[in-house]
Amino acid sequence: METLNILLNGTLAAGDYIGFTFFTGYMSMLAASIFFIVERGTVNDKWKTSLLISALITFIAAVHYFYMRGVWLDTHESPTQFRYIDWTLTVPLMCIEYFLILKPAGAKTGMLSRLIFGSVVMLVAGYIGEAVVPAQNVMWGIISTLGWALIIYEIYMGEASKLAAASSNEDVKTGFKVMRWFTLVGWAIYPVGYMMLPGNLLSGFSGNIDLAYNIADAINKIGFGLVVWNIAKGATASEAK
Ligand SMILES: *C/C=C(C)/C=C/C=C(C)/C=C/C1=C(C)CCCC1(C)C
Repeated sequence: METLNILLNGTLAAGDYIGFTFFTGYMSMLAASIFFIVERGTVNDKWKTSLLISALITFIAAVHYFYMRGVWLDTHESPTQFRYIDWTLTVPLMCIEYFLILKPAGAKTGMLSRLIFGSVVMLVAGYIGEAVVPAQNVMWGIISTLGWALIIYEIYMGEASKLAAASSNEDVKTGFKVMRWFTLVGWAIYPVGYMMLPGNLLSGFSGNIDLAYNIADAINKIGFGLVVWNIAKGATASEAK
């Protein structure tokens, strides 16, 4: 009963700015989901799945933020399990966004598999370093970074980048460049947060891993979804001509 009470009503103490970002994360993810679902009705059929995926990403995050917020208020500890369950579901959906955007340009499922493989390496290694053998978080952080590097390679030098460059659709071309910028720069906030773990490079820094992750999630889930939305809107407008 007590736990349920905290989960549903837990009070946010003044000055708990990390708790604050769990609440705003929750509400903004929910609002973004509604936005993407409603806007889905305004784009051409072939872009509707992309907007649905944008909505699913923020909705899955909203549900996890609801739980993470509860864990934080209850214990003031990192809700690592919920965090990684969320990422395990949402990061592959972001890979699917790349695939769907590039499909008209000829993307094959091999590209999607490579992106998902990189994501799995990145997230499994990150989880092991954070929750299973924290004493070895440096080594697991390096392995995780290699998974991220595979994704970066694919979208900056690999097939995905070539397909986008060869695309005849200007909205896809420019939108893809913004999407991959999120994956390079926006995603870099996560390893910076991770490096604040004990024994890692930034452990002496008085930042907070959850603050870094919460800010990064808002940028990378809502921002990335808005880029996809922008591509869909732009393409719908030029297709009408
Ligand atoms: C919506 C959630 C997203 C986009 C999550 C992205 C997560 C990462 C890019 C995490 C990356 C990590 C590294 C590159 C090394 C250290 C461990 C991680 C898992 C924090």
